Amino acid sequence: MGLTKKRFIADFQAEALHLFADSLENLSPMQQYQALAFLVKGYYAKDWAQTKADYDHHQQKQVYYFSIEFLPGRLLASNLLNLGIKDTVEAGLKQLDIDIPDLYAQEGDPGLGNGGLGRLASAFLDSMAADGMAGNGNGIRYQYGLFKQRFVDGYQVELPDDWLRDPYVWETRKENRAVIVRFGGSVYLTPCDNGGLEPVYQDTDDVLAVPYDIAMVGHHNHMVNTMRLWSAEPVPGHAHSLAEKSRINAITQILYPDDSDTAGQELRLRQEYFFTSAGIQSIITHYRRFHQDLHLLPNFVAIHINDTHPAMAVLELMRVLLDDGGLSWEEAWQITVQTLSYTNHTLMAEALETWPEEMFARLMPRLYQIAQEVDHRFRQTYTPRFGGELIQRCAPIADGYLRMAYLAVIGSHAVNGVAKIHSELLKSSVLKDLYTIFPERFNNKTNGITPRRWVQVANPELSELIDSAIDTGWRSDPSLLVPLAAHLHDEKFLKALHTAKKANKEKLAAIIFDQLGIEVSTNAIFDVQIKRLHAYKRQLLHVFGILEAYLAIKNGENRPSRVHVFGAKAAPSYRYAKSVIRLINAVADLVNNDPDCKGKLAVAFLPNYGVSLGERIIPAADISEQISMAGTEASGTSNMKLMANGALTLATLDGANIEIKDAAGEDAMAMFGLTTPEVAQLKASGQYSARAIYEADPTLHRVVDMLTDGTIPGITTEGREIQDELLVYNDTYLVLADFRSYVEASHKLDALWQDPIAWAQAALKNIAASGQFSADYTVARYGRDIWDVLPATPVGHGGE
Ligand code: TH1
Repeated sequence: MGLTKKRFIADFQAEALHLFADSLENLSPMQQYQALAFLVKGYYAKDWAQTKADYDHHQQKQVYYFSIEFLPGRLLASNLLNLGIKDTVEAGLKQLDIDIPDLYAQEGDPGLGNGGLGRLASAFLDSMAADGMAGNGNGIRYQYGLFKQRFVDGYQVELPDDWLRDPYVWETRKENRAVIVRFGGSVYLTPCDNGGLEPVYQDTDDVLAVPYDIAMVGHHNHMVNTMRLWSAEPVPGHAHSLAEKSRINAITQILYPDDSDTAGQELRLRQEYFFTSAGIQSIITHYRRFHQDLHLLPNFVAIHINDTHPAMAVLELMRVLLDDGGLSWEEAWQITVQTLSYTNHTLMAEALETWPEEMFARLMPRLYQIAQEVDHRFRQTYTPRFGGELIQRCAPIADGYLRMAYLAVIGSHAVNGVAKIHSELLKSSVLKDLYTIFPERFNNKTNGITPRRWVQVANPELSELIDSAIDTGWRSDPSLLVPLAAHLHDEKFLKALHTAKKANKEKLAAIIFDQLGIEVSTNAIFDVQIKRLHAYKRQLLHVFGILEAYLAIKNGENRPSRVHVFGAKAAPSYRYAKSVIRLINAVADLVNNDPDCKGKLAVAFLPNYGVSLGERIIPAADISEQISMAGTEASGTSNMKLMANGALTLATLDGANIEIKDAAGEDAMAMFGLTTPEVAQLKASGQYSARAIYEADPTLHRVVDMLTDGTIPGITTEGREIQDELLVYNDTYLVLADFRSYVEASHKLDALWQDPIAWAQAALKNIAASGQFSADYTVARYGRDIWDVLPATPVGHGGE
């Protein structure tokens, strides 16, 4: 975009006048933000319309990414970056004497997701636009996002996230594209003209699905894609009772606050059908504007099922092809399988969705009929070859439940996990039987992140330093970071790296002081763990590491100074996770108020972790804690963001940590703990005794005792609960088993810290190797291997 500073200032002033009938300097920062955002929306509007027109004109194959969560983060800075006008606009703002960080901070984060799954979905939309692929998001416009987290007396308190209270500038309501989603009622089949059967619906609850579109601006390529979020409304003209209206509105009112641990509420099932049906209907309506023949659907449309939440797409697409399209079962099934693909994001049994047949049949009677037919044909087709036992284990319906992961595999032509190890484990554990039947469908697509947001926007200090060393090509093609490694022995560069990190630590220290009143030294190691709070992610192990250091300091030992930074929300109903939050805050109180720890050890638990807080924490991190029990974290993505910002990974061999190790080198990080096979073997042997380990390790003994002996004030019940999980319930996630090797790995990093040049070299190795984890490459691989869609914009190499 050929925008000059002068032109921008004039446009901005005109927009302010237009929107608020006042001059810029009289507006509040929020109004100034809104004026700027509207102006930017206008800057890309033409490209947005043109991109859609071009896709239609060239009949480009479209990808539809169905996800029950999205976490786009703030869009102003990233849109400016992608449009190539960020520097110009910022120069203009400076001339207008506007506080730029304060202006950006006016924008709220849409909290339409819980964690990695939602953030990955948004990264993929951003990357599809950057790659010039015709990629669309399909999801839910929740009225309330994930709760805002506060701490009161160290306890998590959840406040509603009413993110739509201020008008959300980036969305556009598309009333003309609304569709009707039918729930409940009854359905029977009746003979129709072509000799087949036709379903007749009676007494259905109809809901209007209204789409809100948000632009996904491509990086420097004039392409603008769409994220479409659906809102549930009463159908105009229908006589709804008040109770019905509120039942309808409830469908898109709230996001379920669970990450990868629970499943199974009726409203959740309604949400899933709502956005899946709306998406499928609008795709087919659009397709039919250009094509008569539904058989060609897979040539023009790819629909991706992000985890099982939209797995009903299998049944809904069948419904539309059979009932509206009049195709035979065989034809419809072939089209469905060729159109759909599925990503699994977790092996955790609790998160594998199953729905009671009764509930499913009541809410979606027609889909249930189709599911029964899928089940029947699956059994009939494969039992002769694979035997009844295997088929019973992996059929879509069994024991009164629909099993959504199995349905997704059976109804898709491709199935992938999100890191190499995870994709392997899928084949050998939860999807083993279906892998036996459909081996050719299984593949790996290691997750990725968007370095545009996590490095270019969040860390300008590092970005400029990289530019000065290897020029700016990496900004469009992060695989070009590799040559940065040539500076491994360039002391001046290594020192500059340290200085840039220090500047980011100063900024984070100011936030920590501002929010928590804790003064931290920026000479300390900033040791960061940011992710949802889950037992399997083992924040508790990190706490035990802190307590080990605390005891050492009390004992007069000299250790490099550390600041432990946490960010983590717990699901409101997850008692154990909330107890760990209380524990972290109590340990923070203990440590931060102990004069012996001053300048040596500090703990800062920043509330309300999300995309925007991540942008402040990640650039300041020295250590990235990725310490899940091996075999539990499917991939992780904060590991990639932190690596890209030069943090050293302290990790188990789990998820994408393994690929990070292969990329950066073992000497540039610290690995520890039991491996996945060791965990499996230990669990299978029945020989694990947490208590025996506790008895054998005096330091660990002391640390575990601290939970209940009053050393950490104010955690009587929580301390007892956590200690019982370890010693009475025998430590499900092997915290005690990994404690010793965790502490040793951590000491290894302490030793490295004593040599600033060696530390900077390790940081540099991480940065130089991080480019392969750009989601631009991940998405290009999905396009090549799964969707059959090629990037229109060159995307470089990125590993493979
Ligand atoms: C996460 C995984 O736990 C994480 O390892 C992975 O990096 C991320 O997805 C992206 O692939 C998951 N989030 C959810 C959320 C729900 C259900 C399952 C998962 S798995 C609601």
